[in-house]
Amino acid sequence: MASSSAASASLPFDEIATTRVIARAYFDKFLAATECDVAIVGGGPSGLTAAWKLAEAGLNVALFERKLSLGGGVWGGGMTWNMLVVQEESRHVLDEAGVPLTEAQPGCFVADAVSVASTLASKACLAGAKIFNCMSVEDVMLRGEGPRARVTGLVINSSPVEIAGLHVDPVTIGCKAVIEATGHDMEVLRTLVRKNDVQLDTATGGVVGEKSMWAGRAETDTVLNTREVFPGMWVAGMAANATHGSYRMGPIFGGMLLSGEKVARELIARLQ
Ligand code: 48H
Ligand code: FE2
Repeated sequence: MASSSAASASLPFDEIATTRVIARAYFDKFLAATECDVAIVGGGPSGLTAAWKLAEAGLNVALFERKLSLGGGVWGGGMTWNMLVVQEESRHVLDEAGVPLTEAQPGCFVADAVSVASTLASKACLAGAKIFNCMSVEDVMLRGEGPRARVTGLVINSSPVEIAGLHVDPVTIGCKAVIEATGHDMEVLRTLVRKNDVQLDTATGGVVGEKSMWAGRAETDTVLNTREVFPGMWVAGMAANATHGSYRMGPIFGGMLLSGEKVARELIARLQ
C-alpha cells in the first residue's frame, strides 16, 4: 500500500473571513493609489517596464489594465508564434529581469513571449507597483484652463461594467503624472483631445496617427517619441509612435522596453 505524506488542508478560517480579508487588502491597495505619483494606463511591455522601474525607485505607482492579464501584445509574439525579438541596445532590460535570450543571428536576440510577459508583470508587482487589472480608464481629470490646463488624474471604471455597457459612473484617482501606454489606439490621449480644446506637443498640435511598417525607423522613433505631450501626460510604447505619426515595427519589442525605461528615468528625475 502506498503511503501518503500529503498534509491535510485544514482551514482555520471561514468563507466570511475570506471575504473580509480580500476586501480589506484590496481597498488598502486601492486607497494607497488614490493619490499616487505616477498612474500608468496599460499593462503592455512599455507600461510594465515603466511600472517596474518607477516602483523600484520608490515612487508610488498605480497601473490600470483593462484585461485580466498583464502583458498586452507580448503573449502572442509574431502572429501567435509566441517568440519575440529584441536588439542589442535593449537586451539589458530582459537580462536584468532574468528572461533567457538567445542570439539567433548577430545582434538579434529571441525570447519566449510567455516568459517576457509573465516576468515583466512579476517584476512590476514585486517592485511594489500597485496593479489594478480588470479596470478601464475612460477619461482624465483636468485642472486649469488654456495654457495652464494639466492632467491631474484618471477616471476609471470596472471593465465588466464597460463590457456590459452598463450606465455606472466611474471614480477618480489623482496623480502627479500619467503615462499613456495603451498601445496602438492611444485611447486616453484621444479622449483628452476629443473632449477638450487642447494642443499637444506634436508636429500638428494633435494626435498625428500611426504609419505603416518600417521597423528600423519605428524602433528609433519609439524612444525619441516617448515624452510629455501635454502637461502631466506622457506617451510611451506604441502610443508614442502613434501620437507622433511614426511607423510600426511588428514583433520587435526592444523599443517598447527602452520606452518604458526612458519614461521612468525622466519621471524619476522630475518627481524625486
Ligand atoms: C486600461 C487599457 C486601456 C484603457 C488599452 O498594446 P500594448 O502591448 O502596448 P505597448 O505599447 O506597451 O506595446 C505595444 C506592443 O504590444 C505592440 O503592439 C507592438 C510592438 N506592435 C508593433 C506592430 O507593428 O503591431 O498594451 C497596451 C495595454 C493592453 O493590455 C490593453 O488592454 C491596455 O493597454 N489598455 N487599459 N484602460 N482605456 N486601453
Ligand atoms: Fe502591435
